[in-house]
Amino acid sequence: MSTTAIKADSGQIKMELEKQFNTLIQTENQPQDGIGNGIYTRYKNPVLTAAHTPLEWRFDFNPKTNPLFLERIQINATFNAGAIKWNDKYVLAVRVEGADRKSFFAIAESPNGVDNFKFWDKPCVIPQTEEPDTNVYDMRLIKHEDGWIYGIFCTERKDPSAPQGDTSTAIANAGIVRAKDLINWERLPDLISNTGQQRNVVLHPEFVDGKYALYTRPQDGFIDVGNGGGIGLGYVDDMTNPIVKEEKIIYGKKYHTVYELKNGLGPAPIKTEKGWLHLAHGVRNTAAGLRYTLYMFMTDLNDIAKVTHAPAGHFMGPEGVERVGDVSNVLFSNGWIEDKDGTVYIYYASSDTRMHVAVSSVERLVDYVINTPEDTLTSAGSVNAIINQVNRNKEIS
Ligand code: M1P
Repeated sequence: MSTTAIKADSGQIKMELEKQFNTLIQTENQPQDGIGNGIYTRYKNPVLTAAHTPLEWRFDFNPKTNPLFLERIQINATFNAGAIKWNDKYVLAVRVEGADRKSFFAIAESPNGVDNFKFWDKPCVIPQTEEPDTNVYDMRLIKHEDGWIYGIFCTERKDPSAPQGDTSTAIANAGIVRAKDLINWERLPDLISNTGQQRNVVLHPEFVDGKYALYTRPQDGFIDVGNGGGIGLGYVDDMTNPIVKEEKIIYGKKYHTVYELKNGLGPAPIKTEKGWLHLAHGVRNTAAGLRYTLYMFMTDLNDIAKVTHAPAGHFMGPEGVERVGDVSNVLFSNGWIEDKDGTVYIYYASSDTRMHVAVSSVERLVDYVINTPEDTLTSAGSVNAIINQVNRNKEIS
């Protein structure tokens, strides 16, 4: 097609793009075929990709300023979304990453939780602190019993003490915003803790002894957690002055597990009759690089620092196309929604590129967490767990 033809047809191109876009965002999603593992059901299509971002964000529609109808602002990926049920809609606070590598947050909503996700008109405006964020990502949305909806996210800035010429060393910390309408965000001070860096910080939805409880992930370096790491727990008196004086590691990294290199909490936990259900990510090293999988555990209803159940291994690992993306071999989740009937929508991202959904229920997740054998930390122990199950099966046949 010649340039003149493109110019002449810019109206038509817009119509065609809109048609393509509407078809994409309105496509019905279906559960994957087969019986599966009974624990959760993955859905076939990603719920959000870069192509789901509004055309208005990407194209200048004015033929005078964009006669060739070029995409002016490219979007690279949509992933690691916080989630909440809001005004009867399934709402995600999505990490949208532009081609310029900057991430930002944008809200997308769906009427049913599995398809028809549509971004709100404009991305979220996050007010700045005195020290502006270079990059922001991975927001956890938490409906706290104090009446606010908190968004806790990672704020990243260049390390001021990096040697000259080092243009990649960064410092991560927890940024905090809150809102009543998911539009007008109030920025609170960043988390103040005793550790060098923080990522994957999550607010517990209830007060504990009158205090805010925060799950943390202290780390020595930006990517390598060093001597730090593990899922920590600390308390804050006042979210407008968020000082965590002490952090206790409640779930540490452990040799020869799926979280041997590092781990981090996903969304805020779900309260059940048996305990608090947690979803987290664990990272291990391989010859092909880091592998991120999702795992679950449960903590005591009366003592949120006490892990009561820890099923062995991963709960979900990257499968098929999920394995490939900007950062391959990664599953990451920082959002899930529990419906009134006990259905749980697990929103997870694959390979830092796109968002998916898997559907389960509180009943199934509690059963999984309580009845899956724990990690014995040895091959012989794993064999033993299988043999025990085979023997029990023989008894009933
Ligand atoms: O690239 C994988 C993930 O790496 C980081 O997670 P963690 O701090 O646990 O290593 C984050 O940058 C996350 O956004 C990303 O998905």
